[in-house]
Amino acid sequence: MKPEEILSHAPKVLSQEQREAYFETGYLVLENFIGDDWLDRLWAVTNRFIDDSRSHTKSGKVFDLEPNHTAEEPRLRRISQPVALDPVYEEFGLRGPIVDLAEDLVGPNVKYHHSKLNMKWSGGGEEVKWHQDIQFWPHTNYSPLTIGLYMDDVDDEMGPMGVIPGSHKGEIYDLYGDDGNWVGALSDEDLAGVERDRAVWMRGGKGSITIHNCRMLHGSMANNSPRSRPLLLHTYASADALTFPGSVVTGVPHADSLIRGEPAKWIHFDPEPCLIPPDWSKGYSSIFALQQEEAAGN
Ligand SMILES: O=C(O)CCC(=O)C(=O)O
Repeated sequence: MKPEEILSHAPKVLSQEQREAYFETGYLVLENFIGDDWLDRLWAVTNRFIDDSRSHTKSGKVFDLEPNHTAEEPRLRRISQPVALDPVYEEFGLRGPIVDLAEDLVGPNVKYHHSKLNMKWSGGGEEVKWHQDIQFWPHTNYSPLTIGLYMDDVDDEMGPMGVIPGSHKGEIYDLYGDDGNWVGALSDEDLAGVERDRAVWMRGGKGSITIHNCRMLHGSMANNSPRSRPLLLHTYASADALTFPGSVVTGVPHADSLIRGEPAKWIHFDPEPCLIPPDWSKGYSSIFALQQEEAAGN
């Protein structure tokens, strides 16, 4: 669906001005959008998972662990695919209030693609280098977007996510290195041409929401504060955006499923070509591990 068509449907929660701003700049920040009821439920399950991580010594399908993670001092980078892990995460990601936001920005027919909880642990939680998301999981159009929930107050010290307004209308960058291996971040040469002084750092109080389009240039600095920075991220797309083979992690419940409206009858193609990622069915770790050159995908 084209933005004009999406905008012609009555919004559920956003103002028309906010929707237009999203299409123009590629991002939105909504202060304190999610209330304490949801936050308490999400924290109860998250604390349980953090506790479970103590018995893990290596990153795996669920936990992406920093190299110095221990049972006594857990250090999580990410909980992968939370929607598939627990009914509370599932309800939030597939039927919760953020799905109304997705509907306002991708149209009435909404697909869920994937989810992750980036913890960015206190005292050194790793940076996420500048990148765009769509090259990790190409679709036939550029409707996909990611909605993030700050589960705690996030200030400048904690590595909030930064975006370059309007960059979703610009170049789609090559995320492979000179040696042909997937790096998952812009090269130094490409980065030198990016106006990083225009970056907007999306800080916000507990319960605030970040939204960025799949072509948005974004990244975040290390978290050197004594507080962790839990950002719960969900990606949604218009039902008429079909995924490229291999761009959905296989065997994950609910991945790439219709959660609102009707299945698409026509595929919508956007004209700009998209970079093809490696075949993730052969192995996928996370953007953190990848950018820190630990292993094989976002
Ligand atoms: O957690 C962050 O700050 C950024 C996350 C991100 O860009 C990603 O996971 O693709």
